[in-house]
Amino acid sequence: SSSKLLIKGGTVVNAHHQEVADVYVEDGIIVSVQPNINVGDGVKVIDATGKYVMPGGIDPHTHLDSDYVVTEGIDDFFSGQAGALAGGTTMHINFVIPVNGSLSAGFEAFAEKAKKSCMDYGFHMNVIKWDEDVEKEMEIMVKEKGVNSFKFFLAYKGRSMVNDEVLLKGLKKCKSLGALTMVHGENGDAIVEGQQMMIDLGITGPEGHALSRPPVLEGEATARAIRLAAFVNTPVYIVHVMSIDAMEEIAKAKQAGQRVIGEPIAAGLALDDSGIFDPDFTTAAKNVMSPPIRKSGHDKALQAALSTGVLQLVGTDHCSFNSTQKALGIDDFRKIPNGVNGIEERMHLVWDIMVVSGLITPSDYVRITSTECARIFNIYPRKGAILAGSDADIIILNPNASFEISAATHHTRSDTNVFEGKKGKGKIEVTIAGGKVVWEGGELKVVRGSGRCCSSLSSSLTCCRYSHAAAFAPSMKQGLLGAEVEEESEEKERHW
Ligand code: DUC
Ligand code: ZN
Ligand code: ZN
Ligand code: ZN
Repeated sequence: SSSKLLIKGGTVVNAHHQEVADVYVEDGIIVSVQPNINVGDGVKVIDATGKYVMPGGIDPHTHLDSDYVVTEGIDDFFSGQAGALAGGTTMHINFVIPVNGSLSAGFEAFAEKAKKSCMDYGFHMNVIKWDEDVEKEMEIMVKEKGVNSFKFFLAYKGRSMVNDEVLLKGLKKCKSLGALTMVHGENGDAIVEGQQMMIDLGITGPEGHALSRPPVLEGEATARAIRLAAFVNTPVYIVHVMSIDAMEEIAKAKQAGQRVIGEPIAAGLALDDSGIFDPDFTTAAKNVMSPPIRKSGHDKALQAALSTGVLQLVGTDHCSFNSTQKALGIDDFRKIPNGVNGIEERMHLVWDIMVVSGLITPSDYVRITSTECARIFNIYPRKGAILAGSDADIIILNPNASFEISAATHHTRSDTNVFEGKKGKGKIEVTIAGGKVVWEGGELKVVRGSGRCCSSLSSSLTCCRYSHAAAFAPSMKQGLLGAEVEEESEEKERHW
């Protein structure tokens, strides 16, 4: 039956180990990983000889179904996830935007939008102001909704930007809840100055976006967030690290023993600013995101930092707009909706840039695209591993085939692709999500409504997970952040 699946003869890659083995799946769960598994009839068999069998990607940073600043992003949960699955990503963590200042209302709105999901997902929460209600709601989010990560913006003055006082309160609250503080590190006050400077100089095109918010402003805000986190003595997660300036602040803090997590994104690793300086508006505008894609050299430095562990996991910041939406800023770069695609492209790009280039091993690749994310957000080893008991979210990558990226062939909705024309080695030929083959032979078979919300709460309900966690991550019993983890309940036990 379709609920049973055997993947034969591939090289099974986990973050801790790789070996040639078969993988047997039943009812959406990996039952067994070992060489030469024999099963009876009625089991779909996929031959993976000569290929890598790896955990599906987990994208820690997406903005599906989100209205950011100027207009609504073009990908909703369904279209963004369809693209993700075609590109080997089987779970993502999406940011919730509060509704009228309410975190709970925001959560309910996003839970509703996510009902059309065709793959599993989780949520982070944006915190854009501070009062007693927000503080109470953060607790509800953690204890009842399983959201254990809160993002604060140091940019977007007059909209979502918070000042140091609010960031400090947020860091303290997150610490007390055992939640993780995430920060968008750019100095919003200085950016407004920079933007006005460009307008006064008559620079109204997309290049004004890059010029108005240089790396020094990313370095400043990142350093500030890191030091305030040190003052509060709590971990901090820096989202979309785009510059050497920000990366070096993270490196320095890590070297001093501080728990700082650095997340580069696909666009920061794979692109430089030649796009945003293109004379064609549509080409330039599709590169507009914040923080900006930096000049050549930053990309290579971010790759190197990722290979050495200064940066730990790769996201996308997928927040896609079509060329008509981007044209809202044809006369003024400040009105170009900020955001790029990546949810579909990340896995191929990172394989090519990091593994084919020789910077990292396949196990490292699994770690930075999947396992590390699952560990940080308390969904490991339900996700992020090919182990008995884990969810059957699996990809098969053929190292001898190649990929090419184009808006003409991608599965997300925009009419442009910021990675247009990028090609490389390694092709994800099969994606299995929740035990179902959803991508094979270039065909996508996804089911609306089949995705589940996988929060840190729902992960803790399922068995075997904590015994694996104890084996592979000794700190897991306490959770990364020292939060108490509930004992697994008897009736949910499921041993093989
Ligand atoms: N940056 C973007 O480019 N888009 C969405 C949010 C963000 O911080
Ligand atoms: Zn951001
Ligand atoms: Zn973002
Ligand atoms: Zn168990």
